[in-house]
Amino acid sequence: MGKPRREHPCNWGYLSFGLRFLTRGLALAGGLVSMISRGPFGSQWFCGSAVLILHGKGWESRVGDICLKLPLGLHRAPIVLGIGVLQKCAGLIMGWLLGSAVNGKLLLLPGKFLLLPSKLPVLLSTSPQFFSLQMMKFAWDNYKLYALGKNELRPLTKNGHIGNMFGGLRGATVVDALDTLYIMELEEEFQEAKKWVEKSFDLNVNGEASLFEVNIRYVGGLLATYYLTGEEVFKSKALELGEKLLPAFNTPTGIPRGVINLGSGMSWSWGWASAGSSILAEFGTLHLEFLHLSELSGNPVFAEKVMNIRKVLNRVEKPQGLYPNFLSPVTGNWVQHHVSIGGLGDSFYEYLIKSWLMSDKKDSEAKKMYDDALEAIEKHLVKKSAGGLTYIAEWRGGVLDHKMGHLACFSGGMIALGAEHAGEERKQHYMDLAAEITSTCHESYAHTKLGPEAFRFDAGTEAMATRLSERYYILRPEVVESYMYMWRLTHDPKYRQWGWEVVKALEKHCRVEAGFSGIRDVYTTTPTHDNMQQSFFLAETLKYLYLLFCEDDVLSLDDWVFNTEAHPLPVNHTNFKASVQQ
Ligand code: DMJ
Repeated sequence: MGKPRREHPCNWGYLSFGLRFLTRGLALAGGLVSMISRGPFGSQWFCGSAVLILHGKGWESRVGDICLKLPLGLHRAPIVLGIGVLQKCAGLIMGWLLGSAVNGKLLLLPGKFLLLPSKLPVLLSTSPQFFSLQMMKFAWDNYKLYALGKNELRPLTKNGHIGNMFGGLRGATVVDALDTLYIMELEEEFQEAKKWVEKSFDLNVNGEASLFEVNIRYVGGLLATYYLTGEEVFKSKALELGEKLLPAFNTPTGIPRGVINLGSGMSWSWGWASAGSSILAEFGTLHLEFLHLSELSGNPVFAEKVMNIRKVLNRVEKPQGLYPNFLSPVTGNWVQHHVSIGGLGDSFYEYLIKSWLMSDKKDSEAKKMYDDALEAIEKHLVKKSAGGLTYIAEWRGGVLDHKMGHLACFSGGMIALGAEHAGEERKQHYMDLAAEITSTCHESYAHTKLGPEAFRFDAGTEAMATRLSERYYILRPEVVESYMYMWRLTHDPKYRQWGWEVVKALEKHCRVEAGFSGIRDVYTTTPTHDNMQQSFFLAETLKYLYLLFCEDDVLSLDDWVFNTEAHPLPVNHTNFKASVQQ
């Protein structure tokens, strides 16, 4: 892996010395005037630094507000000046110390330290990269303090949440956070997480797990950490867990069912999935991890299972070339004609293009499936709103629902990734489409700079949630995921600017005393919190924000693909031994 660099790679984080001296000068002059006008024995508030910081193209102001009430008099002026000089020197020295540890351009505000100690690390930083690193540390530290070993942190009530998605497995946040901690070089925190995996991560559990969630979060997280660190414990846990998922594939077609008991191996479909069907985004989001499981174990069974899914999908007729979201694991036929590039469908498409990339562009079958699917999506689902926003609608048996889920916002990044490798005549077209969709998703963030779970484009609505029940934001990553890909593939600074907006909004609306929480309404500036710090916030949202501000060679897109939970898996530059040649 290219190591993340601490120095900031672009023009962000400049401290404006001129303005700093100007504001200091004005403060000092004001103090002197006031001192003289009050006579030699008055008292005066003496306030510390006022600072302006330049972030990219926009100005970000932070005002240091340490204030001391000092008895002033002309005869004490040297003391006041002395304190001012000392304060300034201390600030510069600490700033230099921290700054050289971070990016050499760090700003220190002693006043903030005294007034807002819990926010200190974040307020100290002017580098968005360091900012996201500190957010990760804050999220992890609180999880460790209040919920270590549970699946998620409940940051308002300061306890843990277990839920029923992982079949008795614990520590979803630990496993999801491992590679992010490692990539950010949060060494101590990474060791804490590793220790938990070594000592407390128990795979002998007996409960109902989502095959999809266990695969993308646990198997993906363990595999990625193994590839990054080379430490055996992650590999052996990934393989052991992978074995436990195999019974889900024991169906007449080999299309796995969605739920599996990790102890007994019994599997079944979700109660809410129509007619016992399996979900496209679930059985279609196993390929990357399962090929790596075969590669690492030398056992082709994992690769065979996912290659068989391909076969079934290639056999079944696709309405207008589209892939509906529900398929029967018994007959191998579609159960319902609902098509979506958001929830229920999303990562199936993502894994087609990434399978091709991960195979070092050899898996031409995956590429063809992706190209054909995208063509059908563009023909039938991509629309422009009255206000000129490009969006991807959902399709219900031929009828369009003019709505996009937050989940669908990953598609800007995916389409850009694919565009890179489209034929010359399509390249620019797909890049434009990717940019337009990403811009629409940015538009959905317009109000508080965080966006709703779903937004609509009908009856004059432009990228806004129209139902109360769709206004929530649960720390999801898809929009910043697309910013990250768009930045890497275009280097248009607006994507960093937009990412920085999200960082600030997360700080403002989602940071609570003991971690980060989702919010219930993105259209209010004083939102209520849902008391949940999702594990994907650490796996994805913060990782993508961090990578958005890193150099391109940190987890280069030439050498890594990110699974759908943002766990990086290496591109196979040397041909997998275990890959199945069909
Ligand atoms: C993540 O678990 C994954 O990105 C998944 O593919 C979709 N949903 C969440 C985050 O929103």
